[in-house]
Amino acid sequence: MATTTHRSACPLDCPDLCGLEVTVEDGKVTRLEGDHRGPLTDGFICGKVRKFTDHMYGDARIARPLVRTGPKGAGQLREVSWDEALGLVADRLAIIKARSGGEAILPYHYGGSNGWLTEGALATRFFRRLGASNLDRTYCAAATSAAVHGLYGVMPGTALEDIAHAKLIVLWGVNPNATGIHLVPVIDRARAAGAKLVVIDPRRTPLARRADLHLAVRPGTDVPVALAIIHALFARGHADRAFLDRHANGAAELERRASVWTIEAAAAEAGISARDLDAFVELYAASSPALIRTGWGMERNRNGGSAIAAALAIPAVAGKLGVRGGGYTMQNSDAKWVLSSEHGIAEPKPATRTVNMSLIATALRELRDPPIEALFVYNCNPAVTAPDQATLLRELARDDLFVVVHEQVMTDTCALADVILPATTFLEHRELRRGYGTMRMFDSPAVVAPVGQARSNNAVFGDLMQRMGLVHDGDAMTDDAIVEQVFAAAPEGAVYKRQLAEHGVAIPSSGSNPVPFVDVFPGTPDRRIDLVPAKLDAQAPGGLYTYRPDPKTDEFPLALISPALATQISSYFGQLRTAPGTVSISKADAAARGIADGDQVRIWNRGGEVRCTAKIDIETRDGVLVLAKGLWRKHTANGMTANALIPPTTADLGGQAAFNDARVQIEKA
Ligand SMILES: Nc1nc2c(c(=O)[nH]1)N[C@H]1C(S)=C(S)[C@@H](COP(=O)(O)OP(=O)(O)OC[C@H]3O[C@@H](n4cnc5c(=O)[nH]c(N)nc54)[C@H](O)[C@@H]3O)O[C@H]1N2
Ligand SMILES: Nc1nc2c(c(=O)[nH]1)N[C@H]1C(S)=C(S)[C@@H](COP(=O)(O)OP(=O)(O)OC[C@H]3O[C@@H](n4cnc5c(=O)[nH]c(N)nc54)[C@H](O)[C@@H]3O)O[C@H]1N2
Ligand code: SF4
Ligand SMILES: [Mo]
Repeated sequence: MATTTHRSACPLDCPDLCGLEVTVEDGKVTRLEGDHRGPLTDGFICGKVRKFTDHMYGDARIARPLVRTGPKGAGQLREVSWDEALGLVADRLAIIKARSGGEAILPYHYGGSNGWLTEGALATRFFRRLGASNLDRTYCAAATSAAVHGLYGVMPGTALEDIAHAKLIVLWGVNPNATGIHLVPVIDRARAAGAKLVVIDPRRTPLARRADLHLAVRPGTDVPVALAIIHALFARGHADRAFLDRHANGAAELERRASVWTIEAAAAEAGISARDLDAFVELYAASSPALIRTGWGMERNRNGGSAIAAALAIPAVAGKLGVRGGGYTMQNSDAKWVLSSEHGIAEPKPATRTVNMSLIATALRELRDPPIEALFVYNCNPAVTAPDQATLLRELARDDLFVVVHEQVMTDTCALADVILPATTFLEHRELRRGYGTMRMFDSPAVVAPVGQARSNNAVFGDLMQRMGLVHDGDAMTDDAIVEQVFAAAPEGAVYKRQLAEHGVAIPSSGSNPVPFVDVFPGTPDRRIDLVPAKLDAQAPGGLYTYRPDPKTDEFPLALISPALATQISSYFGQLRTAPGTVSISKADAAARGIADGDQVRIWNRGGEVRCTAKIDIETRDGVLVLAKGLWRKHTANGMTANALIPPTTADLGGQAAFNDARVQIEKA
């Protein structure tokens, strides 16, 4: 038996970016382990990726191109050759473009792979040259990116590993036990050295259970909480006026806007104890290094952008930046790489219309001149990850909508496709990825031949470009050529290339763990923090830091949130889940409705209905229901997931989906 081991790296949508050691026996992957190329992930990986072979070689894996032969969704499919499948796709797209214009075609993609070679590259170049509608990618991090870039410009925050130096760690709307496991031992190290831990989250997450203080805010109320903290910091003389004078614009305006929220009023609005919030202000003011780690859970509501902005303004007001382990951590994809995935595309964005992916259901139903006639889905499973699921499923099932899905496994979106194209996994194609948590880059080659006839994104879109006459002289058309082109795009590229060749890992020119305000400074035009950026102020309804109250009604009084599962990345790996989905409800909310643990329940609002099992859960606060993101249709009794309850609305910034802003009612089914 021939056994070899190979270096790889995990390209999944996870901040940690693990280096991997992959064992291949007789042409098949048999084992994935962590390697030691990064101090954060150092040798251990999550259970999901450890079991990646179940995904690669499981029953749901798609091995050949398939074409629908019966009614949409009926599951009648015919295996076809790649030539027939791509010929059919190219013909249909050409007909639609000739008849209705390129804008009738919409690429639809998100987080399947965070690698540059699968996330963009030839797919993006193909759709740009085709003159397709542009996609505004707003499922995730749209509000947080707008907020952090508005305040700090492009600047990396505190490195995850440096959080070990903190004396106070604030986890704000983030649940590392599921969504970035390597932060947990870092927090443990800091705590062993005396650090305090505060968690601000509607749920009692695993770290909230162990925290010194847990502020179990009602979803969507972080704006008043953060503003009250800022107000108190100013009012009590805890603001660092010298730091603000030197490094920030807009401090007086922020102080004025924050002054409307007292500790008492904010605590009442958030449904937490005023004494706890008060204690937090004093603890924060007295601690250094004090670190606020914001996640993505709190961006996904009507106030999400302002909430992130306000939370990220706190370290500036209190002067907590400029020490290792202090300040904030949001997204470290802002590390200074100089290179970007755009270099692999080498085609400017066309002036065609832009469609917000989070409003896809509405767009499919209502867009005209032209309507969307073709949807090309890759790296994405919108049937269970987009808002307004009931409308979306109806629209996807339309006979006059041509749906192509490039996928690894038979997802709920594939079930509504006209053409299904089998995709390779990251172990079957080359990938180049830089982290959004850890500040590193890996270049990982294919380690095995693809299962069946699966092809990489670039192979598929490169072929379509050829068929549709969209290749230009000198185009980089293969993964290897694209990588060369990316590295050739800037002087630093040669440095990264050498680092990758010599050490298997590259580090940005800003370093792997720069200290903000020592090693790196705001990427704003004047290199100062902008506490009330005009652009965000104009964008947020009512202005930045405006709090829009709870949209609950007597009919739909409960807030439904859908946090991440530890066993999946969004819906990725959902085919492997056998347990049905459950909705968590507090004891009091259940008792008020005569719901017992294990009962079948119906959760509904005007958008739709989900039927599943109830779990009475002490981790869930009153007024809130929890139904995980990423469940598949098979996981509920009526084939609908949390997304059926999520409104087709957006957060205040970035066009961000409001996944955590549903208001619902629940009863025994
Ligand atoms: N295992 C696993 N890892 C993942 C993912 C996954 O699905 N599974 N997804 C990846 C992706 S795509 C992302 S974006 C990240 C997400 O990483 P996280 O942001 O950690 O993930 P979430 O579970 O969506 O949200 C975090 C917390 O926010 C809380 N929350 C919800 N609403 C509010 C609110 O209004 N205010 C506050 N303060 N808290 C709120 C939730 O209760 C939850 O505990 O994780 C990545 N890593
Ligand atoms: N209810 C609810 N829904 C949510 C959220 C929420 O909080 N609540 N959060 C949202 C968030 S944060 C995110 S990031 C989105 C993610 O939503 P999606 O972008 O739909 O991501 P996944 O569910 O991870 O599905 C990605 C798919 O890409 C496929 N894939 C992986 N690699 C490749 C590849 O190389 N090529 C091709 N062609 N396909 C590949 C995988 O098999 C998988 O089926 O979900 C959003 N949906
Ligand atoms: S999903 Fe995250 S924790 Fe798991 S292997 Fe990939 S990078 Fe590491
Ligand atoms: Mo995400």
